[in-house]
Amino acid sequence: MTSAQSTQGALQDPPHDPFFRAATAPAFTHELLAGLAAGRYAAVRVPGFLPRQWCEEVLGALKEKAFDSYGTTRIHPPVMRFGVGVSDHMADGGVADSYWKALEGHYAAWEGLGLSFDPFRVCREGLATHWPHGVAVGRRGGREMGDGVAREPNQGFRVHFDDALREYAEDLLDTPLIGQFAFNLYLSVPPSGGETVLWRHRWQPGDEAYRLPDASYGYDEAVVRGTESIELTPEVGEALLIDPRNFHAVRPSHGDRRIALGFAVGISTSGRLLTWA
Ligand SMILES: O=C(O)CCC(=O)C(=O)O
Ligand SMILES: [Fe+2]
Repeated sequence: MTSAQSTQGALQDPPHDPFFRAATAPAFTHELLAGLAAGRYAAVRVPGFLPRQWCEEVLGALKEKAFDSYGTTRIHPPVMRFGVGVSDHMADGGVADSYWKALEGHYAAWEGLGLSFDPFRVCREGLATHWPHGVAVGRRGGREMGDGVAREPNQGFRVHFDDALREYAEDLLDTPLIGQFAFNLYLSVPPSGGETVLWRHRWQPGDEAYRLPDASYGYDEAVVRGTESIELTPEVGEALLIDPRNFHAVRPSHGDRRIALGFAVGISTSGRLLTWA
């Protein structure tokens, strides 16, 4: 066999990690959450997690409101959001006082939607239905963190990873975390684009050479070149839970808005799931 042929063979039949896969299930079972934390899965998808009528209620109310954009020096291309996320209020490896002030406006804004239910509570509790240690919104210095945001990355999210251990100098929450997830519930998806891509790659120091100068949260896609990946096309009502320490991205949307409810999830040392945004 020539080297060209063997290269072609490798392309046709790339090596695959059987643990790098997305599980699709009717619910977030104990086994799936434990498996995602342990590295047995890369993602867990639950289609129809939120009934369509409930999605429509939240989406209809959100569509009446103006979204803000994340700090555009940090997040580029811009991502629109409704609600407050801690990533816009990081200071000196910790959380700026502005976050707690902004949260007051956040709760007023969500109250102002006049919804018949609390969508973040429903998502939190649905996520933890089969988790024996329960769930709560995380606390920092005794104060409750934000419960979630609606995010609209119509132009996509660049290749990035999320890891509170690396983003904050000390524990973000009062109870230390031994595992982390990112939760998304899709309310509106575009007819094309908007895919979530996950790569079987965790940050390593050399990756900093690929960090984009105009977007401190993002990396050049070359950082994951040649790495096994999974592409997921979200559906309305679907909940997606990923291990956000794997590099991931969202592709640009075409034809409609891509709006998801999202929050971060940690497994705390007590076993309880703790959420924050
Ligand atoms: O919108 C998505 O599908 C993923 C967004 C993301 O980067 C995250 O949840 O950490
Ligand atoms: Fe992310």
